[in-house]
Amino acid sequence: MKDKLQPGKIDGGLNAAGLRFGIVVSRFNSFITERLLQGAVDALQRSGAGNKDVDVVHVPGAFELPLAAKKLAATNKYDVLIAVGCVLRGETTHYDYVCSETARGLQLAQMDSGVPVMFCVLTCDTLEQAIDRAGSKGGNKGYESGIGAIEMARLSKKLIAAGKPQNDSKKRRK
Ligand code: INI
Repeated sequence: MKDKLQPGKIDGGLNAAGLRFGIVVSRFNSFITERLLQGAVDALQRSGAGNKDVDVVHVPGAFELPLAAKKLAATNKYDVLIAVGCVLRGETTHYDYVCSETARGLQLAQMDSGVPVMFCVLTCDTLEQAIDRAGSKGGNKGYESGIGAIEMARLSKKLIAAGKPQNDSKKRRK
């Protein structure tokens, strides 16, 4: 019987040392977004990131996150970005526009730049739902985004390296 196929795997590790992080945070609903930010920074620090490797930029609201992310990506200073926001449903349709344009803009920023952008934007019906996800019973989505950011930064580096020609022919897969 043939051996079971063992596919090659490319994974991002979770070591943050030496990586550069840009975090964009909205001031709107800062009671929530500052807790998400703390969670993200905690994840980066616990994983080995240093002070000089993390920059935090504030913007007025979630709607402004994509442009700031795009401009940060264009500096070529960062391996990964984290966009932190909190959109709470109100009485009008404003919420829908803010949510969809924020998500669309952040996706465009990462697809256009090639720099991974973590979507740490809570979109909740109530403040209680947001509190649950910002360091209480639903965990801290900021912390999860920090861990995800490290993985995406490492993975991106590996995928870029995988596409480069290697000098040492022995390293090539036949
Ligand atoms: N911005 C948020 O980040 N969260 C919200 O809940 C929110 N609501 O509900 O209005 C919000 N609006 C502001 C928006 O992001 C822009 O800053 C504003 O429209 C100016 O462009």
